[in-house]
Amino acid sequence: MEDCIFCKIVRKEVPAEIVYEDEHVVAFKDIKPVAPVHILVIPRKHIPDLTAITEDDVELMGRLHQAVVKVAEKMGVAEKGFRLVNNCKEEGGQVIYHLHFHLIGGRKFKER
Ligand code: D5M
Repeated sequence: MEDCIFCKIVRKEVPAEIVYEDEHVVAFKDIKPVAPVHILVIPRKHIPDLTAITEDDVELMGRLHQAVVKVAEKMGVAEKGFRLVNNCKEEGGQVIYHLHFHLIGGRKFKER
């Protein structure tokens, strides 16, 4: 997508602190971190939000979650644990309409 900020990060047209990338996935530091580790994990493919995934994206979603684990290991939070969040659409608090997962860790989160 032409104007999508995360597509621009994927295409390296906008700077980002990329911590991991592969054929399908890019992961970079969130500019407004809420914890010592706060990484956004996104598919290279422009999917606006979680409800927009199709049958064609099933393998991609698996690869994305594999990438989450690799990033968690790389950032040193895989052993103690972390939180993985997707904000979906307006009531879910989504601001950027390119599917992304917040990998947040490095501190203890409250149980709910
Ligand atoms: O959150 C979107 C998240 O994306 C929010 O935590 C800020 C982050 N953000 C926005 N622009 C950038 C750039 N350019 N680099 C890194 N992080 C960014 P959500 O509410 O889930 O849509």
